[in-house]
Amino acid sequence: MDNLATTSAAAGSSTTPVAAVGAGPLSAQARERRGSPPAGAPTRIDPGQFRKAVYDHLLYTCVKDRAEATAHDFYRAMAHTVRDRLVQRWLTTQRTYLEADAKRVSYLSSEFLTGRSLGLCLLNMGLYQEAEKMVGERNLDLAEVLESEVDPGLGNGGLGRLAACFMDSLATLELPAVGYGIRYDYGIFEQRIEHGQQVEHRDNWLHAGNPWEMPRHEHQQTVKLYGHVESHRGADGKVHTVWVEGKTVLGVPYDSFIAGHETDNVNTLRLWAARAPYDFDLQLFNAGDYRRAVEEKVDVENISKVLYPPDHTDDGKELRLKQQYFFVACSLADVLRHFKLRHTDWTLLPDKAAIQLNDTHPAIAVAELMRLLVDQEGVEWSVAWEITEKVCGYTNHTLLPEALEKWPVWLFERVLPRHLEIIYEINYHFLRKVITRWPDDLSRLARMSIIEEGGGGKQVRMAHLATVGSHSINGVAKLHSDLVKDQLLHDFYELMPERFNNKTNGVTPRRWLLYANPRLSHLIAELLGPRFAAHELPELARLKSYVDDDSVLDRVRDIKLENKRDVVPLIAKLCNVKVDPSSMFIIQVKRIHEYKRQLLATLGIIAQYIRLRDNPNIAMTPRTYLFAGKAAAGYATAKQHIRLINDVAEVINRDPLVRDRLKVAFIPNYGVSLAQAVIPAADVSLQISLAGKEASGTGNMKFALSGAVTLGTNDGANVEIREAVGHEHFLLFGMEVPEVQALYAAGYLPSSFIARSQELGRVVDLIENGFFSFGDSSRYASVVTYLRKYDPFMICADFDSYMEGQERAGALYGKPRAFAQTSLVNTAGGGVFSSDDTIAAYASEIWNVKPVKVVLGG
Ligand code: 26Q
Repeated sequence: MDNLATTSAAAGSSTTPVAAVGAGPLSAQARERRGSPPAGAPTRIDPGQFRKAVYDHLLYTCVKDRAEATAHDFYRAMAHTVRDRLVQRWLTTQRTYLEADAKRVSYLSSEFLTGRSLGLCLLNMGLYQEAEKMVGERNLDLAEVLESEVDPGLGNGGLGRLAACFMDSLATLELPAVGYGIRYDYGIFEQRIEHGQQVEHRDNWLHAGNPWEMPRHEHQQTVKLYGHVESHRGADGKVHTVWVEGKTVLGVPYDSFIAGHETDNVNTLRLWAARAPYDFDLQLFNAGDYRRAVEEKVDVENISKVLYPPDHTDDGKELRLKQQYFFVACSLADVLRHFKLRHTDWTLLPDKAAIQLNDTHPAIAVAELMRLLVDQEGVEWSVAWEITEKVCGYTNHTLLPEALEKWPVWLFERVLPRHLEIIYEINYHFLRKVITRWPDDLSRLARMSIIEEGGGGKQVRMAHLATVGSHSINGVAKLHSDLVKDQLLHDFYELMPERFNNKTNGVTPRRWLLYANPRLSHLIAELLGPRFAAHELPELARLKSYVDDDSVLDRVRDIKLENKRDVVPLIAKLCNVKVDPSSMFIIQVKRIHEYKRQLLATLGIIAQYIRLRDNPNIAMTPRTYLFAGKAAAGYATAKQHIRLINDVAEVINRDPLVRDRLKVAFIPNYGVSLAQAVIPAADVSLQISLAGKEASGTGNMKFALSGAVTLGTNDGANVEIREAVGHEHFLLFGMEVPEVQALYAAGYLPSSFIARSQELGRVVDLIENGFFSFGDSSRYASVVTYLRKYDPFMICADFDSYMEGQERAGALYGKPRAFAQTSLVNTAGGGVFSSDDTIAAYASEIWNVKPVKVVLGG
């Protein structure tokens, strides 16, 4: 977990060592150059005791002699040692929360992208140096030990990484919280690039065990699926509804510790694994039908087998719905179990529990909580509804129609028959409210219904269910929250404006500044004091006072250069491309998606290439473009864009005419570890989504904090980054949201933009002629048609403006002092994007939860 072990003993001794980067094969020299993060409070863990405990684990847990221990053995022994050190703190924390009868947040998320844990733990416990010494004695390198930890890929991108940053901040702010999710056996696929194309491989992340997790069989839950509903009148004269004869699935929780930074609080991340109630059917087995004897087990355990099963088939859809319900049902049962430890009056639930829905993936929680309260606990419908609304909050992360979840009614009827009834009843009560307010507006009723009645059959709109059942609905950046209010959920906003609010995303400074960028953290510590790279991030604004201090600007420049030098061997090894650290590093790393417009960046590279070929002596700032990101396995268009980047790289990198002024590399298998390695090396951060499409972005914040200047559109949190750093330190280009909408309304014709821009026309022609597909002009025919005829994300309309932004970037880079100033100001302004502040706002404005301080040894 992100802070799966940041401890109160923050950031080690004054000679705390090199922070390993963890993306893989940096050379030993590169790692040494990276330098150590700044010192914090002294450790309370005796290095001698740590050493002994590691050796004990090597012997008794790994069953290895010191002499034969591998890097991976050391990793396991150290991980177990760190975990042991957190047990007492975790127990004390949970006891303290219970005794205080504190309100607790349950953060429900289908993804948690935690990143590796050990390096941050060692750093925060002040044990980094001791660890380095120990492995050094065995002729091993600590970086190698840290890199032998798998980077768990239990998420696909921003939403999952946000959940991990939030868990870090919740613990650091001493807020009682549990993260609930799914313990997938297989995370997001491992991406390899073969012949320029993405190839997906299984991510068997648990193959060597996971020292951070603990199964908690005593908190196992039972979940029902399928079956049917029966109603009968009870002795009390009331109608009781029961859901009967379904299939049973067991949910086994696997817990890991989430330790706060500079506090003793340790929270829980609880991930559920699906288990069958029995291993095999004895009758079938005895009859010799071995396959059918285990069928049930296989079926049930598939529920937590893999992140995002493909849902283009009915079976795939069903599995995904079961996945969502499974983790929600287990988590809510756990929330209610916890409430019942101290209380019997259900109307007190909103004072004791807040449930946050991370997008619509856990939105079935609204219906499940109603079922538990009404059917199981006998609470009257209207009382239960009031409780549900007060307890639940919904965060929206997207405006794209295709990402808004809808489930066919027939599927619900089959898998969750009681929930469908409950949803109909919720809808009935809700639509009565709508009718009362707008008696003559039938089309509004259809628009707002939780049930969509389109041509393709009835569907349950999960965003509507979440909205109706939550007292708070938030977007994740100002612009996005406005679009949620004004467009996506406008009807709901008109009915219940008080529910809508904004919570701009943030990132944890512990992982993204202190650990990932130790050199810069050192400089910040020197200028502002030791705590500011890890805490009270808005204080970074004080860095602006050094904007004319040449010695500081020199340091900023040196740090960036060293960070760039660190990734040169990585790119050589993973991409077989030699890049020059003195060139301008322009980086776009994120999921590959049409709306994020990696294709625009690629067209821009081709245009710059054409300029060099036209006039080999032209003055041009040497540029290195780095891309990384995964495309969904079934997303052919995005995969085609990856291929084009690689083909363009192949042609340009080899062309002697370019004389190293343009280099392009696509680094495979983007994930948290790779992000930590490359973000600190960026001069320019590409955030080029079509305005109105990127809800927030969080990579954009990490880049700014690391001193990159953003070349970006006014979209998502870019808008707030630009305000924070000042317009002159942000390279803005492209249309604004109203222009995009006007152009769309007027009927967008990309061909007219291609006709108007000579440069764009030549770029598209060159692709069409097979220049980047080695004569095979059919390879990118679909890309060319896409651009000329459809271009749904208006790449052609923004192209000239993007190229002009590139010019400004190049000119700025040509003035090293001005560039260093911009870099410093970006770090200074980036300080407003700490997830600590985001979580403080959720806590006070949505959850009404208060910190509970944990005192050890009391
Ligand atoms: C939906 C339906 C069916 C199957 C899958 C999905 C699905 C799965 C994952 C839809 C969306 C997601 C993930 C979305 C995501 O990561 N969104 C990002 O969230 C970040 C955190 O708020 C934002 O910064 C990004 O702008 C947003 O794209």
